[in-house]
Amino acid sequence: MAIERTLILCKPDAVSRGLVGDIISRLERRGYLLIAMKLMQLDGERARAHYAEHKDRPFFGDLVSFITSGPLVAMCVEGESAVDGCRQLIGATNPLSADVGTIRADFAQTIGRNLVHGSDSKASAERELAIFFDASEHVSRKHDLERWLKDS
Ligand code: DAT
Ligand code: MG
Repeated sequence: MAIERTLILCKPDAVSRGLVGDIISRLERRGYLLIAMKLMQLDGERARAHYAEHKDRPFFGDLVSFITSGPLVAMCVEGESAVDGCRQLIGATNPLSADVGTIRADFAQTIGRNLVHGSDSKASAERELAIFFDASEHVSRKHDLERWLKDS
């Protein structure tokens, strides 16, 4: 077993379209545990840090202005292989390539408004979680995790 933590963002399009509940519901139904969560507006500095790997891409400016354009919901999600598992639920970057049943295929139309972010590796998750949360903001779900492990 590999219990992992990952960063999930309901981006500003998800908040403004009222899809936060649907997105969280899909994560919870999978059995993932919310460890931390906050509604916040990202500043440019943290947005550029979060998307640093894309800094030389032509869409970087649009990406930063979009992610800072309105409130987002940031979450730390925990579960078995949560990094890959959440990416599976989120679907491919371009909603047109995403499998039906994933968040992006079911709720999004374009790559620039694809609703959700999920870290792409354990290393990215650690780096990205530190941008959004202090260690003290992570709440223990030890008992729920133990119950989940016992039942599975
Ligand atoms: P993902 O969000 O699936 O991890 P990514 O890390 O490659 O995808 O890109 C980060 C975000 O940047 C992505 O969610 C939407 C945007 N993006 C990626 N490729 C793009 C492109 N070719 N044109 C416009 N926006 C793009
Ligand atoms: Mg990515």
